[in-house]
Amino acid sequence: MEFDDCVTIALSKGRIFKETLPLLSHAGIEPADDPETSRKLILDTNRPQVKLVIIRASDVPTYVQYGAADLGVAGKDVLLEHGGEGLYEPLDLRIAKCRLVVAGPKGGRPGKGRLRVATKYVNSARRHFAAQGRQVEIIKLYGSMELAPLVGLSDLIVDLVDTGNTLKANGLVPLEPVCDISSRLVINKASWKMKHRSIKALLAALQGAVTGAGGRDND
Ligand code: PRT
Ligand code: MG
Repeated sequence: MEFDDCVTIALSKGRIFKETLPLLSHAGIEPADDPETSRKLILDTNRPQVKLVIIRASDVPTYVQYGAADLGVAGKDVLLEHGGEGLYEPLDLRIAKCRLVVAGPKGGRPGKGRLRVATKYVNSARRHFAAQGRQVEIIKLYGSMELAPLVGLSDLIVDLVDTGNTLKANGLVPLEPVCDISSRLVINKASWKMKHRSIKALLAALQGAVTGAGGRDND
């Protein structure tokens, strides 16, 4: 693939970077550095026109919205909180999969009254309980939601679950599903117009990589 334009891709370290690597590789893009060991925030790749910026997972939609990156990879959980303004979301990359759930202490629900729900996912939680017509008080946290019910801060939490080990280790159980989560490719709307040929080619290559991978897993 040849790039006519400079293209910047926003990624977060950790599972998203690791799981995006094979997809980028399928598109002929290989980072020059490993963000786990390098302190660089802008990584070159084997393609002179393609750069990667390494940022916090929850900042990816913001960088792409403002065009600081042309594309990005973000969890659906993060996109639901951001709202998706200024972004196209054309491709489910089917990576970093997990579930957003309501969880609470093992051994049943607490008593009557307005339930308190601690979460980083305020928008998703509010929408979930509103759809059920349940009045809850949402308490915004930035991490370690599992602690909140243990210390009496909340009755319930809304959090991401993969294996369930974190909930279990803290005496919590999943009570209700909220939604399935995977990471999505997001594209800045102006970049899509201005750098159409390059971004379209990259999108097609990533699409091919996902479909190839999708053929081997059975969901
Ligand atoms: O860590 P940081 O504050 O920098 O940001 P982040 O937590 O948003 O980033 P990161 O890299 O941890 O997560 C990036 C994305 O990966 C998330 O936005 C999700 O879309 C996706 N993802 C997939 C997950 C998980 N699986 C996951 N299991 N993100 C978080 N977790 C956490 C979860 O919050 C809980 O604490 O892992 C714990 C549960 O895991 P199990 O296996 O014990 O159930
Ligand atoms: Mg994390």
